[in-house]
Amino acid sequence: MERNLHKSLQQAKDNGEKRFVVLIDPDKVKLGQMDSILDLAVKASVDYFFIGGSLIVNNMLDHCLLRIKEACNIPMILFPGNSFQLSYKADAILFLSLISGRNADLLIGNHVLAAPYLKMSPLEVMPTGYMLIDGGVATTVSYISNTQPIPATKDDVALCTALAGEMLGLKFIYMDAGSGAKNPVDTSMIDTVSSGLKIPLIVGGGIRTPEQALEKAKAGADVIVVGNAIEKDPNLIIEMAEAVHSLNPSEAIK
Ligand code: 1GP
Repeated sequence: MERNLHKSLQQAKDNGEKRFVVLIDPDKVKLGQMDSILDLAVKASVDYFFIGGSLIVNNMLDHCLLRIKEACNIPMILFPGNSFQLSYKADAILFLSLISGRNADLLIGNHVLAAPYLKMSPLEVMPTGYMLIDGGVATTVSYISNTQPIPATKDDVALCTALAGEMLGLKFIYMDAGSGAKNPVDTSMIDTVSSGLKIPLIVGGGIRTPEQALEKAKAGADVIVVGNAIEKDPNLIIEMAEAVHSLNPSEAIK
């Protein structure tokens, strides 16, 4: 199936539609859990899967992608923690530039190394400005990337960083408090950043309840990403997706 995820996400943003993403870390998801997650994701009309983790130590990436493809049509987008996490079996890849940090390898270096592989691959490349926001605990990403997150209350720094990313031609901004963050990205920061951006704003990290998902989407996040909470209780998928989708203009007509 021919897909253009960038076009559909930009159109969704332009129409005020919100999207809900389930993050699957192939390393952490238990095999027995996968079927119920997939079943619930289909029932809840989850929009996308992000697949990835900071460290993938088991060789489960391809297996995980094949399992999803067998079960449903939900697009699979790689969310790579490093340049080894690549697979042709996915539909697309977030081509992440860590714009909140000043580590040249994660701003451009790894991209140079991955570019020839991606050029040959059937994957849709989704250029994304990745912004780590302080979520109240030290994160694996911060440690591995050797970068500091943007302080949680510095809305102006976050806005200027996101704007610079948009001006550089990046197609998405992803504000992430990090997996399992104590505090998700604050609604005030989401509001400030989203009001300045034309490109879709993805928000994740530490979102644990449908109320929080709704609050972040209302504040201006176009795409809500949840991983940890769903690993702990897959049933949350239904309520979380419902909360996010409840803001869609198409839902109001029903
Ligand atoms: C992490 O934004 C994602 O990169 C999701 O975070 O696992 O805390 O939901 P959680």
